[in-house]
Amino acid sequence: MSDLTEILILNGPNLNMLGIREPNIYGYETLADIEKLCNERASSLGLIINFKQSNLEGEIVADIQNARGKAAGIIINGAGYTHTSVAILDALKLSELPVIELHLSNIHAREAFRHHSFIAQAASGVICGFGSHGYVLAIDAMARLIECAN
Ligand code: CA2
Repeated sequence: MSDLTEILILNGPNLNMLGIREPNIYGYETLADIEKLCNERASSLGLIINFKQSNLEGEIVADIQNARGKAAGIIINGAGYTHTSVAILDALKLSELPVIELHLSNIHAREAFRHHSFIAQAASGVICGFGSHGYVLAIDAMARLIECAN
């Protein structure tokens, strides 16, 4: 296991609206509910979660840069930036940390513009389509990745 036990979980634009709009696609849980789920799973594995949401691309890039030397890995739901942001891809590659890409919905069963992800190029794996449970799956997968890296 890495000396570092913190996992950075980044949530991109509009995910602060979860539970308020489009429950048919994204479910009824709020981002605060999901943060609680993550904390519960992480503590059962001896890990600590730094859970963040931002609507600003530059802020997400800064959070990724700041994770170097502090976090053992990054789980990211880039939301709309997944499909557009070379800057986030570059920051993830520069971090040299294990990365897991995550989506609530199955992006491959949706509009064609959601089928391409820039973030995927920096990710060890991608989890999508399992709603909030995907966050739990991602934490389990990250725990395994960190263990294997040491
Ligand atoms: O399925 C996911 O987790 C997404 O990352 C969500 C993004 C979407 O652009 C990606 O293609 C897939 C959208 C986040 C918007 O969040 C909302 C929350 C509540 C109501 C409406 C949108």
